Amino acid sequence: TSKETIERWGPGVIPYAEMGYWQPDYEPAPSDILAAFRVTPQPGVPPEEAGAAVAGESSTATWTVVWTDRLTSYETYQGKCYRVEAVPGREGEYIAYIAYDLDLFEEGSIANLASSIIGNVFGFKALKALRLEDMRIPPHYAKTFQGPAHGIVMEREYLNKYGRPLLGATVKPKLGLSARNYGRVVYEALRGGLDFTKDDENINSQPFMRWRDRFLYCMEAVNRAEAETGEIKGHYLNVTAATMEDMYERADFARELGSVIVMVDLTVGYTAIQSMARWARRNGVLLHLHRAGHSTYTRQKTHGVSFRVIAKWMRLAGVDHLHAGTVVGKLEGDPHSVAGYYDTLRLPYVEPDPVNGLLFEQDWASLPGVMPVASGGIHAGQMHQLLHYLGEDVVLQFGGGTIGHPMGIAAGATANRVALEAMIKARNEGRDVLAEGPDILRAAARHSR
Ligand code: CAP
Ligand code: MG
Repeated sequence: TSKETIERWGPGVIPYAEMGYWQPDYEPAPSDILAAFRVTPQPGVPPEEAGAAVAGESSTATWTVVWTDRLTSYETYQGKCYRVEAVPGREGEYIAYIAYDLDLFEEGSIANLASSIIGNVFGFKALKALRLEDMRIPPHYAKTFQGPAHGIVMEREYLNKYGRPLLGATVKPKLGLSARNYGRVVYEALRGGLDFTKDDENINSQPFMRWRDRFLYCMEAVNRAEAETGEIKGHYLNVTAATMEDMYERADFARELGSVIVMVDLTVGYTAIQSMARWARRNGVLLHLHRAGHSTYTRQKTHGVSFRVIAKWMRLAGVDHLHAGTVVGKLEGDPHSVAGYYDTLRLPYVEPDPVNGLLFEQDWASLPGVMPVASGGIHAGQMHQLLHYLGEDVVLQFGGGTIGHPMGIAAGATANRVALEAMIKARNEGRDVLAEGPDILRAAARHSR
C-alpha cells in the first residue's frame, strides 16, 4: 500500500478500487444480476472508489484484504463496479453500475437478495447519500421464483371481468367502525357497482373490531352484493398480523368463507410476503399487497431505494396486486416514474427507458404480470386522466371518492362505475379521452340521472 493511500484512508485500509471492485473493462454476463446506485460521495472521495466500495460491501469485501480471500473463487464472487457516470445537472451525484455473479444469491429468496444488495452499504462514511435506482433481474434468477400467485390474466378469468380497469374502495374512516357497520359499507359499495372493497392498511384486529367479526360481516356483504348484481365481488381481507401463525389462521378462515382475495401489508416483511404468496398459490386465492411504509425509503431522490426496485422484488415474491401510484391524487408520484413502475409490473419484457427511470432491460421470463393498484385521493372526476396515464390493467381505488359521495355510498360507487364505462366506450370509439374527458363525464352523469 502506498504512503499516499495510508495517509488518506488510514493504516491497513485498502481502497476498494485497488482490491478489484472497480473494473471498467468488465463486460457483464447475461446471467449477472445488475444494480444501478446513485452515489453521492463525501468531498474528496473519487466516484470510482465510492462505486467500488458499494460493489465490495454488497458482495465479498470488508475494509481490508483478508488471508481467506484466496481460499475462494475470489475473482468470480467479487461484485464489480463496471461504470460510473456523472448525473447531468446534479453536481456531486453519480450512477454506479455494479454486476454480481448469479452464485452470490440463494435461489428464490428476496430476503437474501435484499441482505446482499442493500444490507450494509447505506451507512458508509465515505458516502453522503446512496440510492438504489434500478436492478436487472436476469431470467436465470427470475426463474428461481414462481412470481405472482395468479397474475393479471388469471385474475380476470376468475372474476370474469375484461376490457376495463377494476374498481375498488378502501372502507373509511380508517379506524373505529364496528364490524356490522363496516359490513354495511362493503355491501353498499359493491352493490353500487364496484368490483372490490378493501381493508385499510392499519385495519388488523383492534378492540373495536376483531378480525373474525370483520371477516364474517364482510363476506355476508360480498355474498349479498353478488346475489343482487350477478357479478363476482371481493373484499380484500387484511390478514396482516404479528405472527405467521396468525396470518395463516386468518387467511384460512377467509378462504373457508369463500373470499376470492386476501391482503397483506409490506410491513410484514419479504419472507412473510413470500410465504403468503405460496399460501395464495396453493389455495386459489388472490393476494393483494399494500405498500404501507414504502415512502420512508422510496421518496427521497438521493437516498434510499426506488419503488421500481421494490416493484421488481414484489413481482418475484409473487403478489397479484401491488399499490403503484396514481400520478393524480393526494400522494406524491410523477407520470414518468409511475409509468416505469406500471411497465415493470405488467409487461413480459421491458426495454431500458431512462426517461421513465428504467436503466436496464428486464426480461420477466414468463413470470405472470402483477395488477398495479392506483389509490390515494382519486375520484370519478379524474377518470379520463386515470385511463390515459394508467391504462386498462389496473385497479382504481376510490376510498374517500366513494364513501364521501354527497348522495351516499352506493351512489358514489355507481358514479365511479358509470364514469369508467363511459370513458371506456369513448376510448373504444376512438375519441381522445384526455381532451374530451370532462365532457364525456358530464354527459354520462346527465344520462345516469
Ligand atoms: C387511500 C388509502 C391508501 C393509499 C395508499 C389511504 O384512501 O386507503 O392506503 O392510497 O397509497 O389510506 O390513504 P383514499 P399508495 O382513496 O380515501 O384516498 O397506493 O400510494 O400506496
Ligand atoms: Mg389506506
